[in-house]
Amino acid sequence: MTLIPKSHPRAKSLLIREKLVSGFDNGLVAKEGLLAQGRGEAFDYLLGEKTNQAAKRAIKAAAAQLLQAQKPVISVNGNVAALCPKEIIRLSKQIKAKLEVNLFYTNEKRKQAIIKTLKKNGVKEILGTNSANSTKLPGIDSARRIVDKDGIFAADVVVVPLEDGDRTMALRNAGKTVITFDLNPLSRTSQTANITIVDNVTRAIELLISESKKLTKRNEKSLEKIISDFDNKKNLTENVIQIKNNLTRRARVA
Ligand code: PTJ
Repeated sequence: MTLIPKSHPRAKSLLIREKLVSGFDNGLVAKEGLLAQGRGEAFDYLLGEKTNQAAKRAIKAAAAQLLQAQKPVISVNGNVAALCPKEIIRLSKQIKAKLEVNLFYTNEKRKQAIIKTLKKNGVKEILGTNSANSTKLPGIDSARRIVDKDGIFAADVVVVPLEDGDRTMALRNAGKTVITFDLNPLSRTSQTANITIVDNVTRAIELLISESKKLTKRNEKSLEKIISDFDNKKNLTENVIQIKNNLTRRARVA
């Protein structure tokens, strides 16, 4: 890994980038995953590279939704496995969710590398590995349509970080509640999901874990209220306004 001096003004962002690059070198990340990271970085820059209030509200709603779920599943792709394997596992334990490897750019070798990484980080059971137990999600042509019968296919709530729009739509059409992490508030996934956390997954995942811990003792009614008070479209608009305000401020000082 390239040494990034802590004093570098963009050290955090460069360190995230390095995780992706080493994930690529270790066979976890697709080439296209590097491009996805670049797109995310651009939006992160425009958002101010910190978790804003809108993201915090989405995280709270996501935690409540996950605690209410009967069969929550977290979908893991190459980027997530490279960026935050330990955290994704901690989240799955905290909310008692299953983990399922599900790739857009399907590749058996990469899938095995992702499974190995998750196992090295303490996971016992990972779905999406047994072809005898797989089935197709209707209304989608990409490789992501292949899902586990006991995982995404049966889930009521699915967490799909850094997802493509087609599957988000297919999951919604299949009656699932979809939670995503996506730095682009304009993406189809952001616009289609029930709860979009517009933040870098590397920052927001820790907050989602701690919020889930905090809300564990809340009763059903209180969780339901948090969920029903949340409006994803309004939240996305707030993120767009945040970008606009950040740009306006920069345009003034320029
Ligand atoms: O490993 P695979 O084959 O399943 O492929 C994974 C990628 C991410 C390559 C695939 O799902 C893909 O192509 O995704 P997209 O359509 O490029 O969408 C990724 C979205 O995630 C974009 O809107 C990015 O802005 C956003 N994004 C990228 N990096 C981050 C991010 N959002 C949150 N945190 C990030 N670190």
